Amino acid sequence: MPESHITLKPRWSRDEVAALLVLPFPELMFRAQTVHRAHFNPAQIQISTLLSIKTGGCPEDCGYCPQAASYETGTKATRLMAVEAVLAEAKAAKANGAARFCMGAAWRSPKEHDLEQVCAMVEGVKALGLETCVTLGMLSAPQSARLRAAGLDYYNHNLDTSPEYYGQVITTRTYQDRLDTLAHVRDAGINVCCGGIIGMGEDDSDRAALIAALASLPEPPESVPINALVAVEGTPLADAKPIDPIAFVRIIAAARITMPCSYVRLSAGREAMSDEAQALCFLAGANSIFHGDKLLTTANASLRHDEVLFARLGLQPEH
Ligand code: SAM
Ligand code: DTB
Ligand code: SF4
Repeated sequence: MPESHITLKPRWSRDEVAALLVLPFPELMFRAQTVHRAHFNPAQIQISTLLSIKTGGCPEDCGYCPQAASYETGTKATRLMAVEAVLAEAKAAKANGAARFCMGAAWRSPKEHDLEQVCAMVEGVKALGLETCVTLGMLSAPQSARLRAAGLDYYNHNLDTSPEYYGQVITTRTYQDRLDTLAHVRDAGINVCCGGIIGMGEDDSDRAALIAALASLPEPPESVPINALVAVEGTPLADAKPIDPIAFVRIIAAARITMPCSYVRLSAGREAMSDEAQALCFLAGANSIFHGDKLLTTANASLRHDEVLFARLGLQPEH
């Protein structure tokens, strides 16, 4: 079958997820916690650290992204980092408690000589005893196999939103392009990290459709980052309305219920979230975070703040 005919096999329909999202909050939380405890220790949180190995100047037009060349966001474009500089950052991340090191590049897709350099980074980071993850844009089947051969553990590539709302946010690549990349990554034997963004002006039905699409991939992603939009000045979504924290917790719970064995990552947007909202996300089944003062280009909750929050909640990093 040609790649462009890969379709989502609905394990969870949009309507079923929509029904979860409107459950009475105590009922939804009980269901999410029951599922969570059947598969995970609820006091353990997986810790990942992000590094932008190539920032800005991106030819794509993702409406949320400060790294798109076509928006005036003040993001300074850089070249691909040297391997040694990346390894120094990875060592620091490990010292700060990270178990996984995620490297992101602002590319539509990697060029061959850049991919070789990224493979050297993957090998070096793995040799430090960290899990490896990269997000480099669209990948072909041979590129996926090359990364796997270098020892890559995870590839991050998000669906971002519902198939219907997608065209309002991105025009330079299609939903199907994303599904094709995810299929190449899966076929190469790399774990899939795939999620989306909440707060881009989508409605409840789009949110349900995003979760249903993720849960209905041929295999559920091992890692599901749920990002709250970080609205950046200069991007088309700069003035997006901040999300209701309770609605966000409901989405985390729906992700937990529909993808019981996946790590659900409370991703971008934590800096703007109260400690209480984050605590509810952990109660709803989120069991992974990005740790470190910076995400790719924007601020993250600080290391010190997370240390205090984890102590208050009695949460432990997973190793
Ligand atoms: N260029 C590659 C790509 O898009 O495939 C990899 C890096 S890209 C920055 C990775 C993901 O970060 C995007 O798919 C999006 O879900 C998330 N992201 C980017 N900007 C964001 C923002 N302002 N708020 C929340 N999430 C964001
Ligand atoms: C994901 O889902 N979130 C991360 C990671 N995958 C690469 C990126 C968040 C980026 C937030 C905006 C920024 O810092 O540039
Ligand atoms: Fe480029 Fe990725 Fe940003 Fe889209 S999300 S503009 S592909 S860096």
